[in-house]
Amino acid sequence: MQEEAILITGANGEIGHGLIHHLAKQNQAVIALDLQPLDEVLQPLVLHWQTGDILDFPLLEKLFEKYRFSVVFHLASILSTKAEHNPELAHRVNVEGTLNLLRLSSAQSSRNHHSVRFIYPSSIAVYGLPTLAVKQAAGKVREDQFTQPTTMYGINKLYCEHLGRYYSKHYKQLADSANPDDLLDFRSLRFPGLISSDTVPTGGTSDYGPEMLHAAAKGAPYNCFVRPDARLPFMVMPDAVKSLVMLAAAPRENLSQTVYNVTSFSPNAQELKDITLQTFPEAEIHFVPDHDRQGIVDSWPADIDDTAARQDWYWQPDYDFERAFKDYLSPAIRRRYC
Ligand code: AKB
Repeated sequence: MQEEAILITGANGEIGHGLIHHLAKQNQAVIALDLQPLDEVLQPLVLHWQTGDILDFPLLEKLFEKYRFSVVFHLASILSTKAEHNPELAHRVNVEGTLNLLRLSSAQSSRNHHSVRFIYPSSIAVYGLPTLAVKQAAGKVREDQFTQPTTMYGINKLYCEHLGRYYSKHYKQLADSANPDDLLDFRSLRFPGLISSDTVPTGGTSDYGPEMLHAAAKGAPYNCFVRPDARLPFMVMPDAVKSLVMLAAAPRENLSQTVYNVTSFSPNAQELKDITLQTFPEAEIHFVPDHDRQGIVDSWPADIDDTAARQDWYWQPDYDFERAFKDYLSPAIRRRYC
């Protein structure tokens, strides 16, 4: 008899930390997979942790033989800046790794006649606005607009959204069996830049937000790699975890689409600096724009429209810009470094 559990890939990453803490509070049995041994803080919170690569198909097969996964949170990926330094590796990890997990989740769904819920964090990187003028005029971008990404990471994410839709709605569409419970249940969120009080991301292009804040808390000078007017949507980690858990729990019949934007606030880099200085007035923050990374930020929307998530599964962030800093980031980061 297989034990029922929740699988989290990329468990050591930023979202993994927040999600594992949340699921542990609900006494959920979590299997954590990561390239590196699971962070010691997280180890007591999971049923089992496994060091391994999502490209190692036999290893994944063993996990799917041993456990019956009700939900898979597939968080592992190579982020946008790192992916531009090795696009082929990014493609392997981001696409082939996802395909491995979709195949196994799909096979398990069909074996058990019970859909595995496959939760896939996608990103604002799937958008590609052609010019800064178009970005400034675009307002809140909907899921179906401007999906012409310029980065390998964005292309990988967009393609995997489609792969997930295929596996959940059209897999082997010419075969006889048509039981929807035999197909996996794929659901995806497009995240904005994320900011956590506990961890600093690596390899992303929205990293200037969290980097600026953590550097200020540590008393280290920070050179921000985008212009003061660069604007992106952001969200704090508790809201990111909330959205993942809400989407995973939503009744299937409520979902009118497979991919949903979610967001909280959209500051420019100067506004991020100003609010950081309110908590850390001594912080040394300079703007030293990097032409190429700025170009990526300019191709991502200044804001996204999350009306569908609000309507279909009642998504609402707990933190707006002011509250995110006042009630979550500033106190938690102070406790961490000061
Ligand atoms: C990145 O910058 O690559 C990520 C993202 C926006 O998905 N944080």
